[in-house]
Amino acid sequence: MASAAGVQLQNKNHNNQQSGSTAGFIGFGNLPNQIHRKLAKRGFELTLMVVGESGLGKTTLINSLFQRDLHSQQHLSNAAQEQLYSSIKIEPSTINIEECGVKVRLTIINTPGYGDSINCTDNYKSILNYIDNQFELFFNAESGLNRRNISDNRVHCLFYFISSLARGLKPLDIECMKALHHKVNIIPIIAKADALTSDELIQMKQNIIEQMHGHHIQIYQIPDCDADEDEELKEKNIQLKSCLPFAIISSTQCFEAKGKQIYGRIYPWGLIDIENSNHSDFLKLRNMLIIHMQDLQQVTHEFHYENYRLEKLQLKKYDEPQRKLLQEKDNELRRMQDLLCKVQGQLAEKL
Ligand SMILES: Nc1nc2c(ncn2[C@@H]2O[C@H](COP(=O)(O)OP(=O)(O)O)[C@@H](O)[C@H]2O)c(=O)[nH]1
Ligand SMILES: [Mg+2]
Repeated sequence: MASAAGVQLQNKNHNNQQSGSTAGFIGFGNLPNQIHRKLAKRGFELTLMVVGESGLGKTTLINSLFQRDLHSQQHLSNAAQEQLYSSIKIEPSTINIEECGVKVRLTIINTPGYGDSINCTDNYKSILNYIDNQFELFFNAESGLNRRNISDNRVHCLFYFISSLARGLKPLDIECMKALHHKVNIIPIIAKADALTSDELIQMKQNIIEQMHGHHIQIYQIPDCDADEDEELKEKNIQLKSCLPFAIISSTQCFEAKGKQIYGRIYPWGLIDIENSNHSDFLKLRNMLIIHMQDLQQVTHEFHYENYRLEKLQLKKYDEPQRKLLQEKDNELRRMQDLLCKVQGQLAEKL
């Protein structure tokens, strides 16, 4: 932590930036080689939802993670994605990031109004509806004949913000996570961790883990790295896994201290650099998202969406042998659709 003396606020607040134009380097270009190669080829679509009570720092975190001012980003025009619910808004915005040849189309879905009304039960129902609607749109697109250019707007990851004042999960947090954990990859976040001492933070992380265990809440399981990844990445990954839930201090204000530019928060006793891992898991959270972007998408497709699809096809009501048979038929249909799609592509190339 730097002392407050000699610290100067730079005129480089994200809120002063023009929409997406002068944003800084995020790190997608620093992807581990294997992941970089895969992503660079085809680009990447990631949808991230942020949920938590007003004032917990959702907008600040997103703006500092991606070095953009989301308020000035264009909202998606797709009417299906701009549903307004009675007490909570579902607000998607999309940013295109390109770093070192890696293209990422990132959609952030903010949920202002969550937890603000007296009866909040409907809040997570709106979120649930939204997630299901995206599954449905994908399901319909996938079942159609033209499967070549399906846009994937399914929610791949959900940051759930927990207030540091509560010292654990509140009943609404538990209810909401229980309703969503089979639908989406939940990453729990302790908001405004600067309100806690180191001991309080350790205790709070433990309380949350115990509560999640007790209520059988399954959050996103950060996977191990491939065996052939380099040792530095493996070590980084072990640290990521051990620090859940991520304790976050974030800021979009840039200060100059000791000749360095630092995004941080200033207090009477000094300056906290949000990228300093001794104070905040901010960098770990960003690394997690970058390193495991592909896994988040894969788990969404193979686990959460597959659950939705099986329910939709009502396969769950059949017994095991019947289900197997139906699933085989369904797989065959998918293979034929893929083949058709391939032939369509080849024809289009020839024409
Ligand atoms: N102390 C502290 N304040 C924060 C932090 N993150 C955001 N804030 C402040 O909290 C207030 C609400 O933040 P905002 O991002 O608008 O919250 P949202 O309503 O969840 O989107 C703003 O004044 C932020 O500057 C943090 O990590 N620590
Ligand atoms: Mg906000």
